[in-house]
Amino acid sequence: MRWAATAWAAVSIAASTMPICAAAATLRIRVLDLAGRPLKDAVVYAVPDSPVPSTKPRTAIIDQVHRQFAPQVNVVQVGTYVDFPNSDNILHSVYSFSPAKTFVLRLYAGRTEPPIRFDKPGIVVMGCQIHDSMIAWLLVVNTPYFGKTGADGSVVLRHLRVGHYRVHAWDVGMRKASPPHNLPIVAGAPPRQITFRLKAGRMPQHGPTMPGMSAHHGM
Ligand SMILES: [Cu+2]
Repeated sequence: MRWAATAWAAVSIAASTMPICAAAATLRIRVLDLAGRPLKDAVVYAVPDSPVPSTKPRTAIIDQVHRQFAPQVNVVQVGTYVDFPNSDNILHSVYSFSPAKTFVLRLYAGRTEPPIRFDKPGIVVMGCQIHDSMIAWLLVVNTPYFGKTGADGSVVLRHLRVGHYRVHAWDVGMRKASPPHNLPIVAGAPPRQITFRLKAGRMPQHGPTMPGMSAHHGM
């Protein structure tokens, strides 16, 4: 397991002082780089062993503002629809060659395209046909328990039901999420805290490219 040696470690830490709730638990997760610095906008998600009753599909928004996707890092549950408005007064497109979702929205202004449903888990990397510097990531995860870290590298997942969870973390530039930190949540247990240490991903300078093609001509 290469990650374990070079890029990843998870440490279970003592319970915090937050109130105990038997029906639903709170999980505080910190994501640090290997030097111990907090990683902002890292994605964490907790996958329960027993499926969570499905809810009505949700819609998320990835906008295009000042020639950048906003937000650049995103996470949704499998089955979520994502709307891609364009708030700039120039044309943009959106494309992905990622196996989890391959699609193209050809050049458009405003909001002309219907939302896209993301129906498979995985990492989707998106670009714009005419602006090489535009890039966005979408993690599609098999759980309603997910979040993104703030500037302090922390995120809190709430209302986890009793059960066993596999908790993962991911940062931009990682080809896949970390191996799981296995975590039982038992009735009446105090909130837990987990720390991930990731090899910080390097922010790519341009959108995804189809193998053998440039970003401009890969459409
Ligand atoms: Cu663009």
